[in-house]
Amino acid sequence: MKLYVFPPSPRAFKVLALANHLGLGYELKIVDLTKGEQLRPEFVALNPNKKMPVLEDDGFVLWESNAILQYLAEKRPGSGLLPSDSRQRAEVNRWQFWEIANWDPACATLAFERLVKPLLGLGEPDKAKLKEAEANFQRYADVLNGNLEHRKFVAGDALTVADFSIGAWLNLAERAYYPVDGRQEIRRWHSALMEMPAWRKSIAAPPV
Ligand SMILES: N[C@@H](CCC(=O)N[C@@H](CS)C(=O)NCC(=O)O)C(=O)O
Repeated sequence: MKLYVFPPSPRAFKVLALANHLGLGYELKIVDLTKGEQLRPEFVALNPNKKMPVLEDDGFVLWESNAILQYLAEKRPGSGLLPSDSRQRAEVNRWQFWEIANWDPACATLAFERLVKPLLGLGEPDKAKLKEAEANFQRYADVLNGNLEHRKFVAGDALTVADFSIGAWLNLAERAYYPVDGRQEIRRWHSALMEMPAWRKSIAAPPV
């Protein structure tokens, strides 16, 4: 199995962390976004969106990070990370869809404006975009914090792929100045994720 990733990205992190957590072997294929490697014809042939992450497994090619997470979890049904019960599965789907629709755009904008732009010399942060993303982050962080008030993990009391999807962004909380303050349940839950050896190992994934 090959994983095409740009390791500093949370969308890559979630895939690497899950593969590591499940003990799945993979070949790491770096797609260096700072060098425009996502535009190479051989990569575009895998993902016409010109975006990572991409999984390639014995001729099967899959893009969209949350779809990759579900595919990886299916390889270890005993892990419980993708429950087979239809309501529990729906709960996981709900939070993964919520992540890609709401959480990802808010977190990604804050990370791009505050972290990526200065790093790559792409100019000043866009104040209007930051304001909107901050407001969205606060709105959705309240939803997440409220959800975590009555359960240990995002989709219940057991770890699932939804925790990987949503938690990955919080690794950037300090550096991208996410306004997490006062949301103790989010902090408690993300600290638990940080305790996982695979989580720590993936944060330390080789820089590009
Ligand atoms: N919804 C997609 C988003 C993937 C995505 O936006 N990847 C970004 C980096 S984090 C990318 O490869 N961007 C390259 C580009 O837009 O040129 C997923 O979750 O996999």
